[in-house]
Amino acid sequence: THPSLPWFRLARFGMFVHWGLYALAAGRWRGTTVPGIGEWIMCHARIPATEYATLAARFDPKHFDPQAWVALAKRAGQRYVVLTAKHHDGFCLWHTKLTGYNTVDATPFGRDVVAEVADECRRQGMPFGVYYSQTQDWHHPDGDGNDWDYAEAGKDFDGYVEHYVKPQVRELLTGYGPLCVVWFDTPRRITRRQSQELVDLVHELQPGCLVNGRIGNGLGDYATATDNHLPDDVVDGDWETPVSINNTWGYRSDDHDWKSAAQLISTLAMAASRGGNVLLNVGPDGDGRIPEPSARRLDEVGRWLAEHPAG
Ligand code: FUL
Repeated sequence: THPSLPWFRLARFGMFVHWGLYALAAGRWRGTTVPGIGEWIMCHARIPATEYATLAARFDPKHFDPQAWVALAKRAGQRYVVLTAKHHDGFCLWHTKLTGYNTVDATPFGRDVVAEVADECRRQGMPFGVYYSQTQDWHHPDGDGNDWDYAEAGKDFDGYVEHYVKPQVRELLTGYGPLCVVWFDTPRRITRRQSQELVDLVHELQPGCLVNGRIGNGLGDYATATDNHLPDDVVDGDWETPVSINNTWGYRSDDHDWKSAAQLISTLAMAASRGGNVLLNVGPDGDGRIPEPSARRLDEVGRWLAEHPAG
């Protein structure tokens, strides 16, 4: 079993951060509301990759404050932070050499977001991990998922994994200090061999880094439950479930459907009683601010946890 699982088991509660260009769109495209989870707007509205990419010119978050994000996670009682380094839209939050489509080269902001959040986590003693969409990439012509720009039949998915995904995962594991997890997602067409090779790559570069269950093909160091779901009963083995505070992961200005702190606390207690972790999401807005209703609930959960310490 993986050397970091004892840590993971005790951690119980982490902060998920979905942040990217979709936060600027905030659920609207060309003056109309696009229903669904905010970070899927490019797909749901079938926005051409070149058009969606123009959001990068507006990425200049005046209130980006990783110190505040990590301090909030601490107050909430969260014991790790996982940031979307690359979500399905393909936009990269670190200075990757594999594409210019990243926060350093393509935005007026010009900064390496992954590096800054990683550094801040280290300063505050908070384990840090990255989310990486290994199969879906709606910007890369050979990535999975974008059939409105690029015909699926013509795609070289294997080439994309070999010459894009693997080098990017290597960059993340070699340039940003120790990572507690690489959080893969939506395995879809990835083969068993490709999943295994990515697991091996992560473990080879950082033996202490975990891989979540959505690497696919039954691999990974622990199981990932369905979004916002808990297994019905005590399960064997380690698991985690991603949980959103409202109905979206990436920021949407019109989603005010916030779960109560009581509901979040009961989800956390229920997951713990069944042996699993909750990775509770925040979706900072286009300026980098964690929505106030999210922050308030995290503070309430943290107060409850402080008053009810684990045995
Ligand atoms: C899903 C993704 O497709 C969503 O956009 C989000 O990242 C969620 C946590 O996982 O399956």
